Amino acid sequence: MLLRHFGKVWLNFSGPRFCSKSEACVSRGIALTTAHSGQRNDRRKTQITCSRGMSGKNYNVPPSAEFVARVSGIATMGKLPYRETAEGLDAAFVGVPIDTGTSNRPGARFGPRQIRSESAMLRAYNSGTRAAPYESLVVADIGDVNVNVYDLKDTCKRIREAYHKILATGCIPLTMGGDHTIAYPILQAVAAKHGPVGLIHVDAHADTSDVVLGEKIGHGTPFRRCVEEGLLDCKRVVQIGLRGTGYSPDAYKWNRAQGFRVVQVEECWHKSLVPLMAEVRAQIGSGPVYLSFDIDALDPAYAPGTGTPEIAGLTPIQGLEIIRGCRGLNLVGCDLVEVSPPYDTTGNTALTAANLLFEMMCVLPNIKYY
Ligand SMILES: [Mn+2]
Repeated sequence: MLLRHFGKVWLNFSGPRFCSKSEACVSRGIALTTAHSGQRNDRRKTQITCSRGMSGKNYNVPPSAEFVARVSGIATMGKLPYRETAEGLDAAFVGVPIDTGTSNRPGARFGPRQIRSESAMLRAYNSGTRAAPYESLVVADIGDVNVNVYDLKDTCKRIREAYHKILATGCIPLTMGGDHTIAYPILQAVAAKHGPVGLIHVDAHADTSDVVLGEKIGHGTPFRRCVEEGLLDCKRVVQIGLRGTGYSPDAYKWNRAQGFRVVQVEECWHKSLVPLMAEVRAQIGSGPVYLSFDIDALDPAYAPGTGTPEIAGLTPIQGLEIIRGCRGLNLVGCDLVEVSPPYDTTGNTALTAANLLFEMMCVLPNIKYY
């Protein structure tokens, strides 16, 4: 395998004690791409990521844990290189560390950091689907949106402007939340580029409240705002996993009236979601679609680290079936939101989130499968 080969190259050119500059790498068609002083310093080499020339592109390939310790280096998503901007990238992981839109337990502002930390477990290939994202797309971690933790409306403006810039480069954003408020300004930017988009929304909650405590902006209202502003192609919207107590006996009436397909969690219990996703693909068709995955869609037994948990949720397997079922769709952006690390001392919620984000990358357009 190329990566195993790459790993050996890495070991060869790094040597057991130091990282000498790129001769061996270059001689095998591998270029060093991150800041590299050539200093003979053991610690530096763990922060260097090589990329490999192929089809005229230099793909970013994270260092394999076969050769570089997982726990070493600066914590980027998937141990990918950090980049200042999305320029030249096909896809980018970006964090939006806010929780000022939460209605109950806070803490999602720490989500991106812990997802990055736990993502050190990720490897380069998807063993289940045989996807090879790092042989397909140029991907990097472009850091976090510079949010204003004192002002949610200003934060929304900052997010919208940041995503306008990301999308203008042609890069597909893979977002790490942050609470679900962020989907609203992200979709404003997405719709500005693509027009009204389809939406696959996986969540315990519909997030279509109109006003909460007199406020229009919060993590319970983003998709109501999106509908009002015409950002969604409502016939191509599906909400999956909705559950919990409601403010009225027919909590999802408004959603269905917009044309959304609402799949309440009871329809998912004890079932594979592979057949559902075949129907979803038919509903969504070939137009642009955005995937928004709230970690609270999963049962809190699996993902307790979240702000508004609801019992009897989806399993991680069903989460994978949903994401893998998005293969072939024209995904123009994805997010994974509402990871609140303080409510899960094990880190497993963030670990689950990291894996789900990796799976999202694996179903983007133009991914190579072995
Ligand atoms: Mn949500």
